[in-house]
Formats: sequence, structure tokens, C-alpha cells
Amino acid sequence: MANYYQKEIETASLETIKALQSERLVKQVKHVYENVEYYRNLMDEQGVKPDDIKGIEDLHKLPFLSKSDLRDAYPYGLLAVPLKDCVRIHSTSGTTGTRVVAFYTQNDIELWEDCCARAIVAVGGTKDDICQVAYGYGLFTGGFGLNGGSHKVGCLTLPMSSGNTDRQIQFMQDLNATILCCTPSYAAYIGESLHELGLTGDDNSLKYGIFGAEPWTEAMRKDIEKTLGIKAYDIYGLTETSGPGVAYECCEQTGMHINEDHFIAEIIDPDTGEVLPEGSKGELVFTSITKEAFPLLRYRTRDICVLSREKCSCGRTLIKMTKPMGRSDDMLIIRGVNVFPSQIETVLLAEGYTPNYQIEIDRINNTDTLDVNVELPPEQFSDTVKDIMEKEKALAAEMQKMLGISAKVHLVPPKTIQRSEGKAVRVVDKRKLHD
Ligand code: DLL
Repeated sequence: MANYYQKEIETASLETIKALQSERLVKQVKHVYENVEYYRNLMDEQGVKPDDIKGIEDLHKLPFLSKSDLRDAYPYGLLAVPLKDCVRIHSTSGTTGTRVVAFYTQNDIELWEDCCARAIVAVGGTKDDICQVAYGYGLFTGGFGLNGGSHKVGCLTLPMSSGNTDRQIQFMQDLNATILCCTPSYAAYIGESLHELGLTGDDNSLKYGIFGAEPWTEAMRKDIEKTLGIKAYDIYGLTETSGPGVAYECCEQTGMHINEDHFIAEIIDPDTGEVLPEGSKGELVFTSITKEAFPLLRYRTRDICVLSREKCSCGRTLIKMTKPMGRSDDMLIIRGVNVFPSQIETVLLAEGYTPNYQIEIDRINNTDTLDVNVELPPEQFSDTVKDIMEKEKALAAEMQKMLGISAKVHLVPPKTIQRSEGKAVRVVDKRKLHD
């Protein structure tokens, strides 16, 4: 029997969902037009006024918003309520130039936590569960989001944050945790560490895992399910739209239900912006219709997926999205952190190197590795090995500052990185991330 956290809306008729979305959209458009100059300018440029938006059928009239708008508006340019009404910020990874800051009112936090609670209940979680949250706590949304959802469900919450695997395992075993929330790669790593201790999937109390924030395959799901002895479920979200819980898997494990009472989803052709019919593969666009502090109208996520309203055996009527199948930009997710090649290039140029570099990513023992090969400027080629090692160390330290994760830097002789006649191949990603 399927469980629901907010049954009425999770199983509402399509008619009810559409009516609610229309009503909320009209209100939201007025809210942002009146309170956010940035939106007012965008809408004026497009020649659309709040009165032109009478329901979801008019959504297509609104301009798109992209990450570059969020960067342009950093930090307060898209804030739609007085700052004194905000109680929290979260932020995407990356430093200068790429950081995006999202604001929350108390009500925004409540609704976000409800979304995460829906995800926990959908996999079978109840107040009898002990929920180990091993997503990072801090600016990243994973830890706080699932923590809030777990509280709402009434689970005993273990706010572990990520890392310190020995301690994770000790708490998991001593306190008999039943739900594990973390990135799929961290789940796989925990599984492997248990295996090294001679423990199998039967030697813990875990029942369910709620894993997301990065792409993962069905093969990885099977592997995690076996090593941890659990059912593993996907969860999706992004900082810009609150964090995890925008969409979540139910017992069917065949895609994620989108919380349509809070987010209107569209699929567009990433090249033309044309709205595509249900069932088409394209870029996912979200309009947040209940957010007060940081509402987004038609935000281009750059995630490529397919939407489907096929009947789901769990009884939920909320539309489903497939796992993201890729991105329409060059963003990489490495160890759960969003990384753009341009950030690496910025560091290289600032440190006096040429933009001849190649980024190599792999997944070894379930952990992502990041290696950056950089050509030495010709005048430095004759430096001693010791000098070169020091330079590699200094460059790696700058990259860590910029990216928030560590990278191995290898300085290579001039002219050894393959030149390209077309687009330079900057990234070699050896991981298998999609089915
Ligand atoms: O990753 C929020 C989150 C936390 C989701 C915990 C799930 C669990 P960002 O750091 O802003 O937010 O990264 C958002 O990560 O646009 C996708 O490309 C990717 N992503 C998120 N969830 C999934 C998933 C959080 N389940 C970006 N599968 C998104 C594949 C995912 N990619």
C-alpha cells in the first residue's frame, strides 16, 4: 500500500492540479512584476504584462530565465521580498562569477521541507524510522533539505553531514539507522567500506536510500541495493528552485514525480526554446509558483529529460520526469559539486598559464577523480622538478579555492596537449553516468 505525506495533492486529478497551477501562476507573476525590477524589465522587453497571464496556457508568453540572469542579479537582484523577511540562504558551488545565491522565507523553508517529507514517505518512511542524513550541511541544500523533511515525517534524524565514513558506519550500526540520504556515489562508497569490514547488506538495519544531486545509472542502483541491502530511490532538485525534493521516486522506481503544486514543469528544445509536447526529450524548465523570496519564472535548468503523465501504480498523479539524461551546457558534477570548465580556465589565466589544458574525470572505487593537465609556458619548461612540483601544488590550491573540491594538477611540456581544429576537447569524462 502506497503511503503519502500530503495525499490530497499527491493524488489530485489533473483538472485540480492545472487549476491550482493557474491560480498560483497568475499570483506569482504579479508578485515578481511588482517586486523585482529585474523581472519587470525582462517582461517589459518581451512586451508582456501580468494581466496577459490568465493561466498556465499563457506560460509560454513569459521570458526564460537562465543561470546567467541569476549571476547578473547576484546577490539581491531577484529577491522578491524585503530582506528582513528572509531567514536563510543556500548557494550553488563555485566562487566568483558562478555562485548563485537563493533566499528563503520561513514559509519557503516549510514548503521545501514538505517536498522532502513527501519523498521520504513515498519510499516507505514513517515516524518509526531513523534517518541518517549524509548529504553535506551548509550552503549546499542536500543536508538541510532532507533534515527538514525527516523532521516533518517525525523520523529520528541523524544530521551526520557528508564525510567521516568510519563515524557514519559506527552511527549507522549502533543506532540502527533505517534510511540513508546521501549522493549515490557516497552511498556506493559507504557500501564498499562496509564490505571491507566484512559486512554484507544483511548486516545493517537500513531499508531505504534516498540518493540524488548527481547522475547515476540503473547499474549503480542495483549495486548499491545489493551492497547496502536496501531499496534505492532517486531524488532531484536544484538550489535555484529550493533544493532536493522538486521531484522524487515512489515505490515504482521508474522516474520521479514532480511536485506540481509548487513547480510547473515544461520541456523545451534547448536550441530554439520551443515548448515540446509531453514525451519529448528536451531541456527541463521550471516555474516556481509558491516561492516567496526567490521565485523563478521559466528557469532553464539545462537538465535534459522526458516528462510523462502515464498512470503510476503508486496512485500519485503528479507528472513524472526521467532521470536527467545529460545537460545542455558544459556543467560537470564532480563529487556532487557543480563545476564549469570555465572556472578552471579562469584560474589558469589568472595564474599566468596559457589556456591549453585538458580536464580528465574518472570514477575510481566509487569516487570521482579530477585531473587537470596544463601546459607549462615555454620559458618555464627548464625549471627543476622541485620547482614544477611546487607550481603544481600552488595551482591545485587555487583550483580548490575556486571549485570547492580538490584537483590533481599535472604540468606537462609545452605543445603536448592536442590542438584541435574545431572545438577544443577540454573535458575527457571517463565515468559512465547515464544508462
Ligand atoms: O544537487 C540539490 C539536491 C540535493 C538534489 C540533494 C538531490 C539531493 P545543486 O547543487 O544546485 O542542487 O545541483 C543541481 O544537480 O541541475 C542536476 O544537473 C543535478 N542533479 C540533482 N539531482 C539529480 C539527480 C542539488 N537525482 C543539479 N540525478 C541539477 C541527476 C541530478 N542529476
